Amino acid sequence: MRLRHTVAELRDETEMGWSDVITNDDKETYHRDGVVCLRSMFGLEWLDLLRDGLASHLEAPTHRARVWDRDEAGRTMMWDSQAWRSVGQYERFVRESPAAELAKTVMGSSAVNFFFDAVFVRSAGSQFRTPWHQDEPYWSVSGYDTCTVWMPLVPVKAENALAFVPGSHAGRAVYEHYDFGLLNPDGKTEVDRSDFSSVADQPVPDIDADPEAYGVVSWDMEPGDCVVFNSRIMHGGSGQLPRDTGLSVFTTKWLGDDVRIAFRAEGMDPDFSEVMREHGLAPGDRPGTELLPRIC
Ligand SMILES: O=C(O)CCC(=O)C(=O)O
Repeated sequence: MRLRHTVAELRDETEMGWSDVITNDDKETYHRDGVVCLRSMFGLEWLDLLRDGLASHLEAPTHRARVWDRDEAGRTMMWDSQAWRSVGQYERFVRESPAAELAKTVMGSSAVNFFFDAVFVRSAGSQFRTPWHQDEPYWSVSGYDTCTVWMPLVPVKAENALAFVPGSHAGRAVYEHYDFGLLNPDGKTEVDRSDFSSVADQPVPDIDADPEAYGVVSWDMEPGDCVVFNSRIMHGGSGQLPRDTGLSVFTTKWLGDDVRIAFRAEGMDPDFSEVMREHGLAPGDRPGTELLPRIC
């Protein structure tokens, strides 16, 4: 059963601050495990806005959009990123929804800048599973205070939702990076391929062989719930959907206090260095400009 009000709406109607909505336990969980699941954070206003945005986005994807998987039955898994610059509904969500305050409060940062959005859209029954990976070691920024707000726009069961290895963000381990450029059944040209082997200091363990041993966590989630996860955590495993069930996920990536621009010689995933340069951003800079706007 859904709450009549989302937590965020209650906060708007009362004197509650974000520190009442996000408890100390939530913050401790985030810093200890690298991930926290927060319930009923986004009301229908925001969900409808994102669903509407996704519908127009899918009509006109960006040049980065890619089908990651297309099986013999025609079922697909599609990814696109940094669409907020052309999809007005996404831009409004980024600037006005509770997402920025959530990210700032959970990270304990004094301010947050927006990094980028990414969507992960699976058609009903898609069996594609997202490979286990980390984000931040391969991004065009570096810093511990980097996180994603992962929001399913439809209900999702724990066994199909994004999963995490708690604590894997904390030890500074950098695992070999899956080459997402390989996910290109349509043979799209200009897909970034990079050899990241010199960045990693260890191979990806076989987490699926014994998820319990790794303490893998994921949650049954409803639209309005989100997980906030640190960008260094090992995550993956989402997918393998039942025949009649699709999964559309909207994510936003946020940058907090210790983050700096970092152009990595080995390559980046996704590589935003060119557009960052166009906006006058250089390695070592703090995030800023209209590309990486400060939201709160
Ligand atoms: O939802 C998914 O399958 C992948 C999400 C992900 O890897 C991310 O947001 O970094």
